[in-house]
Formats: sequence, structure tokens, C-alpha cells
Amino acid sequence: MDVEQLKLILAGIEQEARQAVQAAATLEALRGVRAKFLGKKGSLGQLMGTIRDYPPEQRGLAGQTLNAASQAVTALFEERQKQIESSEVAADASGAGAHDPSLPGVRLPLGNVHPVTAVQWQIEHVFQRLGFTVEAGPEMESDYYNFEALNIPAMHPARDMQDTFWLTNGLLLRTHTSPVQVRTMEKFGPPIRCIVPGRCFRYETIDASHENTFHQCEGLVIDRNISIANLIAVMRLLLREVFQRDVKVRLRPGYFPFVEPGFELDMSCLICGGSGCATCKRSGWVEVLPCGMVHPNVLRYGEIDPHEYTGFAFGLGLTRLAMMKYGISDIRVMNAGDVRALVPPSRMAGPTIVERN
Ligand code: FA5
Repeated sequence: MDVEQLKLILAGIEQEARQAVQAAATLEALRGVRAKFLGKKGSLGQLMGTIRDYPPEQRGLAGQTLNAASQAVTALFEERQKQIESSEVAADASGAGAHDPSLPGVRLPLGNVHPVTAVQWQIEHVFQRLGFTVEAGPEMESDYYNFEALNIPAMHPARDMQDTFWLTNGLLLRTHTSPVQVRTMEKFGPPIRCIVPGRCFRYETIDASHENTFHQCEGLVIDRNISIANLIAVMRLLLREVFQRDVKVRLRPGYFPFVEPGFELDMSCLICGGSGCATCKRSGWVEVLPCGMVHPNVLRYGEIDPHEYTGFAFGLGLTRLAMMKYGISDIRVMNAGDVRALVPPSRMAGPTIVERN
């Protein structure tokens, strides 16, 4: 073959290479095409091997012609490589690109949290900072812990204050978190500083502020020289931390057989701003925080000497508190399973965003 024939062949190869290069969509495909044309066994590579067969006077020209064709084809590859690389970078940046397993993993955002859980975590955080432990007790409870050890013997009229689901096995669904008071006294003895968040059940007629399944958070402090001043200080701190501002509250006498004296701490309804609505039963106030000084009889049930120790307890209405915090006017939303009621992490207060197993 003379140099003129070589030129014709090279023009054909270049044309073929141009089409193949354009058709290559990925760097890997482009590498394959490159080997087909420029590799040792590729079409241009093989022609390079024929230079020595040309007569000496044509060899130089043949070499220059082949080199020029090889450079032109190489330029085609380089240009296409740049195009593919920049489109892959753009695709990566938009998240739609090919997966690169060598990149660090992407941290997925936390899922949304139930309003009661969000407030519960926040309260746990506040109390753990104050040195309280977080305790738990059974939801299926005995008459003894739910009533008797709380100074509510059989036939006591105070049993009617909490309509009870009795079970056929003689146990009951706990009507409040207070049974964990005596359980904790038995378990640890004094001094005690604990909270008990948990689910409670009452055989109630359901309305905007009453559910048959709801959450409370018990609090119990027992030590020497505990007074009502300690109780009020802790209640104040709790509400300020949950709402991140002072909220309007009122303290009034309240009767619970397991505390003496007992109080009802109500907060101004944040749904209507205190003017009256279905959530607060038109009163402008929501009962959230009954509390009081632990009755000496309850301390005795817990095998604690009431002459040496005193204590306070509270039974925070966790579900109602969550309603106030997140502006939920109807308690039925809480158990309805509607994902729109869940709290995105961005709406939770700072320290409550903790990952749980
Ligand atoms: C009790 O359950 C007492 N164990 C609280 C207590 C503990 C008092 C320690 C003194 C010392 P009460 O029945 O009021 O109290 O319920 C406490 C709170 O739970 C109420 O203020 C209310 O916020 C909430 N609660 C009660 N019943 C329901 C219900 N059916 N639905 C939603 N929340 C309720």
C-alpha cells in the first residue's frame, strides 16, 4: 500500500472513530472504544506496525501521515472524555448520578416523632440534668399498687375518680403512673428522685380532652427536709423548660388520697389563649399537673419512715401537655395514627433531639 492509499484508509478510520466516540456514553465505554482504535491491536496501532514495510523514501511521509491521524483521533477521545466527566459531576451533584461506593455514607434525617414522645424526651432530658432517674412500671397492674398502696383501700369512694378497666385475671390496666411510686420506694429506698413516663388507661367517655389511653409522667422526690417550696420550684422549672417561656398557671387545692396537702396545677389554655374553647371545656384552664406532698401512709407502704423522710409527687398529664405545646386542640388526634400530627425534628426543642435505639 502506498501513502495515498494509507491516507484513504486513515480518513475512513477517523470517520469511524468519530462516530464510535460520540456513541460512547460513559468513561468505561470510551476506554473500550479507545483500545479499539489506538491500542496496540487497534486499527491505528496495527497500521503503525506496517511503517517499516514502506520503501525508505516513503517511510517518513507514511509515518507523518499516521501520526497526524493518530493525534486527530486522540483529540476526539480527549474532548469526549471531558464531556462525559463534566456530565457525571453534574449528575452526582444533583444526586442522580452513578453511585460511587467509595464516597462516605449519607446521614439520613431523623424520622418524625409523635408529639407525646417529643415532650417525653424533653422532660426526661430536663429531669436527668437535675439528677432524676427514669423509671418504668407495668401497664397491667395489681389493685395493690394502683390503689391500696396509694392509700385508696377497697370500697374507698376515691376509686370512682378513675374509672378502671378490670381484667379477667384479677389485674387491671393502670389508671395512672402513680403505682410506680411504691414500686420505686420498695426497689431503691430513700433518697429517691425519679420520673416515670408511661401509658395509662381509663374507662372514659372520649371527648376533645379525654382519651381512654393517654400518657402521664409521674414524678417522685423523697429525702430529708423536702417541702412544698421544692415542689413548686420543680413544677415551675418543668413548665418553663417545656414551653421555653413563662406560662400562666394557677395552683388550687386538689384531693388525691396519696398526697397531703394536694394541689391541682392548671395552665392557661394555649389553644384559645384562655378565652375558653372545647379543649379547656370553656374554662380557659387545662388541668395538667396535679401534685402534692406524699402522704405518710404511702411512705409506710413503701417501707419508708415518714418521721425521717418527706417527699413530693406529681402526675403530669403528658398527652395534654403535648397538646398545649404543639397546639393540638383535640386529644383524639393523638391515637389516630395520622402522620400529619407527627413532629418533625426541626420543631422539637434543642436537647430533645436524641437518637434512640
Ligand atoms: C392522677 O392520675 C394522679 N395520679 C396524679 C397525681 C400524682 C397527683 C401524684 C398527686 C401526686 P388525675 O386523674 O387528675 O390524677 O390525672 C392526672 C392528669 O392526667 C390530668 O391532669 C390530666 O392532664 C391527665 N388525664 C387524666 N385523665 C385523662 C384522660 N382521660 N385523657 C387524657 N389525659 C388525662
